[in-house]
Formats: sequence, structure tokens, C-alpha cells
Amino acid sequence: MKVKAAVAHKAGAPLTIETVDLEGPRFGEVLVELKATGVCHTDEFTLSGADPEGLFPAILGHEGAGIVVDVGPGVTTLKKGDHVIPLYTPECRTCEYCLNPKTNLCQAIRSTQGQGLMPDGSSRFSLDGKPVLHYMGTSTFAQYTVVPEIALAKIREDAPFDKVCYIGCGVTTGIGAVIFTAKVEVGSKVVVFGLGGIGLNVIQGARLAGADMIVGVDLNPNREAMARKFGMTHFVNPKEVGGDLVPYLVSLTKGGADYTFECIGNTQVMRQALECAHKGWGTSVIIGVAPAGAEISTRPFQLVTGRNWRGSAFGGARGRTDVPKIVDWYMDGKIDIDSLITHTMPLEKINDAFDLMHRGESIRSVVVY
Ligand code: NAD
Ligand code: DAO
Ligand code: ZN
Repeated sequence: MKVKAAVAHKAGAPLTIETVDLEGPRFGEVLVELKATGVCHTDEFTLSGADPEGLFPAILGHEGAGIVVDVGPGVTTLKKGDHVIPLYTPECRTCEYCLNPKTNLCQAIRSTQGQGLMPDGSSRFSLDGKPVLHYMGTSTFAQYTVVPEIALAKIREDAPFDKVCYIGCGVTTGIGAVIFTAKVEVGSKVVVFGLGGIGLNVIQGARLAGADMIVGVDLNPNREAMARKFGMTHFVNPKEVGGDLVPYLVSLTKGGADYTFECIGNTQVMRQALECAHKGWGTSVIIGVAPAGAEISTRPFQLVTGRNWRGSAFGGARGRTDVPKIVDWYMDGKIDIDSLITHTMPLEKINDAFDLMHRGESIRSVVVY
């Protein structure tokens, strides 16, 4: 079928809106009509050329929501008309990783997904007879996409696509890091570094978990108002702290935070986040993706004295199981997504979403098909 899509032909160039060919679903695959997609920093990271694993030409996008229009042979859990959110972290429920409750990193289709291909090693997208690659197994910057059944979460039908698409990445990554990865307890003290599309969701996750003190750290003073709306109790702008940030935060939290979250991708900040975690029990969770080749460091004594350093991908969520629950939290009014979606646009204007992101003017832009 012919499909309108935003194609990334090469790094550093804007996306171009084109009509591409899309083959129907093969064994274990599902054809999805996208209704909305968020534009995330990870799409920008790849498009910019900073992602050493970025492959071109490709159809980017990994934060979508839509409707099943066809299923391939062997598909048993989805049918035409189902509402779905594509998952860049699939959940096959049978691999060694899915069977281990300590991780959400299903490996069933890892190698082909990383090569921009479907599990059988080929692409469903093409342009002028030449293959166009998939991206993160989702490729949501297209009117239609083909996704493996194990990479689709079935969601309730009354959920608005233009809001719940954000659960396909940012919302789940932030809230999940608090609930599923860190398992923050009621009464905890939390410090969140970076109050963008991820950090604001960490803040609302901490509020949901019942944290007493939620400190937000950001260089951009314009982030304070939104973060307070989401549950931040104290704002710290590192530029306004006279002296070192770590002792300042240790003092503010009266000995250190129970949990800290790095939501920037800056290795210096990752160190600060670890070192302001409480001696003896504090846990620091890295969410931000640092530039290729970057390394983290600290004095080992920070760990000897009981601080824990760990990371979280897709919020530790198992997509097919947890994403429908997070959609329920939104529909029940437990979490706010609407305030974070600052801009919407048609596919033809998708490059505006990247411009808004570069200027720091948006939290999340959503393309509505
Ligand atoms: P964003 O750009 O919207 O937010 C980053 C915020 O950090 C901004 O408000 C900025 O002002 C602030 N900031 C930058 N440098 C700072 C510093 N030195 N000190 C304090 N604040 C600083 O980005 P985002 O969309 O929220 O994404 C955050 C990170 O999370 C990115 O690295 C992204 O790639 C990563 N990410 C990770 C996962 C995962 O599963 N682990 C998923 C999605 C995104
Ligand atoms: O299983 O080896 C693996 C890779 C899992 C990918 C997790 C990606 C998380 C961070 C990337 C940012 C996503 C928007
Ligand atoms: Zn698996």
C-alpha cells in the first residue's frame, strides 16, 4: 500500500514528507494505522547524526498510538480494530529476559530491531523499489506501520490517541523509573535532575508514590512552574547555588536523598546525582542517554558506603502488561499528560517539532494524523 511518511534520508537534514510503499504484515506481524505520535529527543538524537547506531534512510518515531487494520498469520492476541501503542521495548513473555522478573529488556527481536529490520531480516517500507529502514521497531512517523505482535500493547478504546501516544515513551520512562525501577516508598526524599519531558514525569511518579520531598534541579528557570504543578516541592537552579551543588543538596535533604534520578544525559550530573544520594541506602537512577563513548566516574568509596547506582530503560516497564495500566491511570485522572503536550501539528509540519525542541520551547509536540 501507499503510505504518507516523514522520511529521514540522512543525518542532519530535515525529514521529507513522501509517499512510500508499505508491504502487508508477515508471520507474527501487525499492520497499524497511526493516529498520533509524539516527537522525542531520541528521534532528534538519531536525526542529528549524534547516534552512532543511527541508520538511514529510515522512518523514525517511537511514541505512537493507533488502530490495528490487519494481522499476519500466527497473530493470536490482536485483531482488526484493536487500539494499540507500539513498544520499542517488546514483551515476548517467553525469552530468558522476560522470564526474569529483574528486567524488562526482552531480547526476542533485539538484533534485527537494532538493524532497522523486522524479525525476518527484511524491511516492509520501500521507496522507488529501495528499502527504507524501520526505527526502534516502531516507525511511527508514517500513516501506517508494521510492528511485531510482541511489540504492541493493547489499550482501552476510549483513550485519546493524541494524549496516550506519550505513554509510548516519555510518560512510561519517567513514571516507570520511580514505580517499577526504584520502587520509591511513601515518605521518601527524591531529587530529579532535568525537568524536561522525562524529568517532569519522574516528578509526577514521585508524587504518585507518595514522596514527601521532591526536589527538581534545572538550569532553565522556566521549568519551575510546570514542575511545581506536577508535585515538585523545592526548585534548585545550579547557576544560583553559590559553591558545590552536591553539599547544597545534601544539606537541603538533611543528609541526602533516598532516591535521585538523572534525566539529562550529562555524565557530570550523573556523578552529582549519585553523590547526593543518602549514605548507607540512597539509590541513584540514570535515565538520561549520554553521548556515544561517554563514561561515568565517582570515588568507589561512594558505593562502599552504601549508595546504589543503577539505570532504567523504558521505566523498567513490561510494555504489554504495564502500558495498559498506565493508560488507566491517565483515564482515571491519577496522572496528567495533557499539560505536557505543549504543541500539536499535522505530519507535514513535523520539522517544526524539532525546531521547537531545539529552542527549548516545547515539552512534547504531538503529530496528529
Ligand atoms: P529535555 O531536553 O526535554 O530535558 C532535559 C532538561 O535538562 C532540560 O529542561 C534542561 O534545561 C535540563 N538541563 C540540561 N543540562 C542541565 C544541567 N547541567 N543541570 C541541570 N539541568 C540541565 O530531555 P528529555 O526528553 O526529558 O530527555 C532526557 C533524557 O532522557 C535524554 O537523554 C533522553 O535521551 C533520555 N531518555 C531515556 C530513556 C530511557 O528509557 N532511559 C527514554 C527516553 C529518553
Ligand atoms: O535490550 O539491549 C537492549 C536495548 C534496550 C533499549 C532500551 C532503550 C532505552 C533508552 C533509549 C531511549 C529511548 C527513547
Ligand atoms: Zn522477551
